Amino acid sequence: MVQERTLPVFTPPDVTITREEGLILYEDMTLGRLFEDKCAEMYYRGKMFGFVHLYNGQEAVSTGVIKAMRSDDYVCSTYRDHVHALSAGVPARQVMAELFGKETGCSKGRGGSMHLFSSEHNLLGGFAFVAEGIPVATGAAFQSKYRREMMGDDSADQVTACFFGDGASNNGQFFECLNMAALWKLPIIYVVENNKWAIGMAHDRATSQPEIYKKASAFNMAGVEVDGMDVLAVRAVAQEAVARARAGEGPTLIEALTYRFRGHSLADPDELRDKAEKDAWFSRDPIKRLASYMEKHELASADELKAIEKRIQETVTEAVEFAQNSPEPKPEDLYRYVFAEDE
Ligand SMILES: Cc1ncc(C[n+]2csc(CCOP(=O)(O)OP(=O)(O)O)c2C)c(N)n1
Ligand SMILES: [Mg+2]
Repeated sequence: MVQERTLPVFTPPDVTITREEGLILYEDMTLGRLFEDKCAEMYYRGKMFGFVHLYNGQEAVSTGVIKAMRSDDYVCSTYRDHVHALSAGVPARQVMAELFGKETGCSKGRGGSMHLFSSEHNLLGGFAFVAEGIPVATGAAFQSKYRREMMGDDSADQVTACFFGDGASNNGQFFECLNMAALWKLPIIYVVENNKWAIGMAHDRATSQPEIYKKASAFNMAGVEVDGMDVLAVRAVAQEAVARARAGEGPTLIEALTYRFRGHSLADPDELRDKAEKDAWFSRDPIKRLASYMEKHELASADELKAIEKRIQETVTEAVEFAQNSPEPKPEDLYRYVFAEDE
């Protein structure tokens, strides 16, 4: 019999944030949500092809971690990558254009939804294979440390955040990379977004130890569990992990308990998950939660937050117009970007 892991009752962290900090988090999460809703609309209108995996519900994880980092730190994603790219600073219009397969997309229209990339924003990629990003992120963390310690480059103190799912945490790369990262004290944060499901496989049925953060202890690594629907809680644990990594004290495994509000991909009718389960998680909406926190602490009024939402909706509309009006890659450029080009 599989023992269902019950959601721990989290006490909200005792943190105070400024109005500016709160607004950054609110804007980033709102951008993530509205961008994804627009993607669903565009997908069903036939503007995007292939599989498109949305991030609705999980925004507090991307925002809480990435906004605790510096803009020159590295971010490594999965196929559910749009919102990580946005949090990392890739402009919405470049992400949307990529999803439309246009030349102006962040991967020049060659990647699509699952292969967002931006060297300018240190976004190491979206990856279609489950767990494929884990070794790539580990390599990025290794190069920071190598440049700093072996090549004497004091500016090489970048931290890498590596995002992946609960399903990915059962893959071999996870264990191999955690071992190396702990052994070499790499400046990396492994962020498991435990949304309880790997397509239609329930997490508790697929793993011998559902509490993923506990797996860190096998590698002598710091492991922490956090309420992934509370951006302030995620940010607090991320800040600690970033500081640890930056100080040369090694990696952290963060398990964020979260939930996706839509099906696995836009091709999934989402008929498998229990309605009661979905409703329980909808009530924990991370954006509504931050909004009420900000209102309660008089950091922003409901009207101000509405105005922000409106402004972001305009950014998303503009991103679609940009994507629609952008050119397709030229057929004669079929082989371009296969190999790196001289600057
Ligand atoms: C190596 C590999 N095996 C199988 C698949 C098919 N597949 C795509 S997504 C997925 C589930 C992954 O779930 P999880 O890691 O929990 O991420 P989530 O989709 O919940 O964000 C699987 C099995 C794949 N893409 N790559
Ligand atoms: Mg999952």
